[in-house]
Amino acid sequence: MRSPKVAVVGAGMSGICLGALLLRDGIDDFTIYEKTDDAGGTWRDNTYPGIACDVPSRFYQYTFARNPDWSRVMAPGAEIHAYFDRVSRELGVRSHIRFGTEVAMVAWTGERWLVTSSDGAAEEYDFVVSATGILHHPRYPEIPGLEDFAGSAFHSARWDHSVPLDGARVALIGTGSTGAQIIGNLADRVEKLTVLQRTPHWVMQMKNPETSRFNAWLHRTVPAYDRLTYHGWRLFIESFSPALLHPGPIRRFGSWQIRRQLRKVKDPVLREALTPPTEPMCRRLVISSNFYDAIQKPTVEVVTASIERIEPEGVRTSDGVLHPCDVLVLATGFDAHAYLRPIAMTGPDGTTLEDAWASYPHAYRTVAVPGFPNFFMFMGPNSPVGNYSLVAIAEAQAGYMLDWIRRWQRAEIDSMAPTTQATDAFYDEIAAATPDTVWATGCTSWYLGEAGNLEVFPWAPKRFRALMSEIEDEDFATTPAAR
Ligand code: N01
Repeated sequence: MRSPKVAVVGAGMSGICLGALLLRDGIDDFTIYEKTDDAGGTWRDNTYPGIACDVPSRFYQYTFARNPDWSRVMAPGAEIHAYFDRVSRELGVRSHIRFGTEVAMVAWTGERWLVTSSDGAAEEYDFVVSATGILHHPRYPEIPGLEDFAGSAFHSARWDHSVPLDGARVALIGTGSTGAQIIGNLADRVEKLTVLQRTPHWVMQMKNPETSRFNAWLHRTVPAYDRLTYHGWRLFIESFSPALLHPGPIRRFGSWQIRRQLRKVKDPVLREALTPPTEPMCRRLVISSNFYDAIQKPTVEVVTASIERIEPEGVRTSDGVLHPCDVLVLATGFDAHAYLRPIAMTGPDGTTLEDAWASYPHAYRTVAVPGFPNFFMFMGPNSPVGNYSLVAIAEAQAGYMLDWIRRWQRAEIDSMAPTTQATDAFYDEIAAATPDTVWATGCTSWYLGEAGNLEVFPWAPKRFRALMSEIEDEDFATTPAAR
């Protein structure tokens, strides 16, 4: 058996997942490049008040490293970060992470990938895997005067914990999943919370109860019960897929349930202001344990007038009103279309990934790109996202990558890449499935690419698992093993 050398870019949930599964397969010649000094990806970056996962934690965890001790149905962010950190240590992944090392260039040498980090160090690998996450480049709004603000201003993913919030006047721009959680946390703490809402989002308010010690004990001591709850939550979440994928009674019922939530808002003027103009679920559904309760607190003001500029004292809106504040929070989202960019990647014939993706980012079955051999992506274009567990998706993608790496180990191949024809055929199928999906009902969101193309998976999770479970040999160009 040959020993493959693997480079993984990013030590978040996906990179740790692959590291653990490589080790389980006895492959230990791998390096995980991590540009910061800590693992955990999105759960390291996002520490804003109120952060919690909006996917039940029993299903938002690795199947090979279950945690019996989740404190709530949807655990707080710090607990999730601690979980990934603990798994990386306990399963031996952490010693493979090269912290503080940003990958700058990846180039095919003719046989292998040369990975160059920003400090100039270069090393060759048989496989390169991008595990850079989807939501890691904060998107800052282009609002005139932002730099003139006299108080503290920061993005939600770069929270400045040195800034006192209790009793402060806070202005919040952005009311997506992040903004809703911040509102839920700050409404009771601050003197005034001014919520600058450009477009209302549909919100599903759900209880997020604490879990009991007995429940943790049961999960620890009865593995079958632990597996049952994992798959129970999986099936529960998957039962919503038809509403996303096809018009019809299930979507209408889901839509009705979500619209009904607005009844929680007593003031008709506020209710009107919080009613989105688009179909429920077209943009990501915001799940919150207390959004509608918090937004009606006397400390909270929802401002729908557009932002004209930021002034030293606060936010000036188009109706001429100045909204004074001490702290300005930008919950304005992320560039979800960057994928592994700005890493400069060059394939065998000199084609760069930028060239290959000139029309829009695309990938064979979400994980591989034609013309880029022995290269895989986690959460690549058209990976299932939405309100599904990205951990489950990462495990399925890791399994697919490992199938190929094992073939290389057995000297069945030296290199593999999907064909353009197979990738085009996959996109023809996506194009055919798109019009039925709720994401095509006329809204803008990060689920759509810059060219208006769908960047999420237009089928049910079951189909995704099927696509990841087997290699279709005829879809790949391979070179036989020479060494
Ligand atoms: O970002 P978003 P997010 N002026 O892009 C507004 C995941 N997530 O960080 O709607 C004024 O959804 C923008 O307005 P509009 C989850 O996948 C998961 O909230 O475009 N407003 C919008 O309201 C989610 O989908 C968890 O008109 C401006 C907001 O900013 C993804 O992260 C928790 C503006 C951005 O909303 C992103 O969510 C949190 C401007 N110039 C997040 N620019 C979990 O629980 C932007 N906006 C797992």
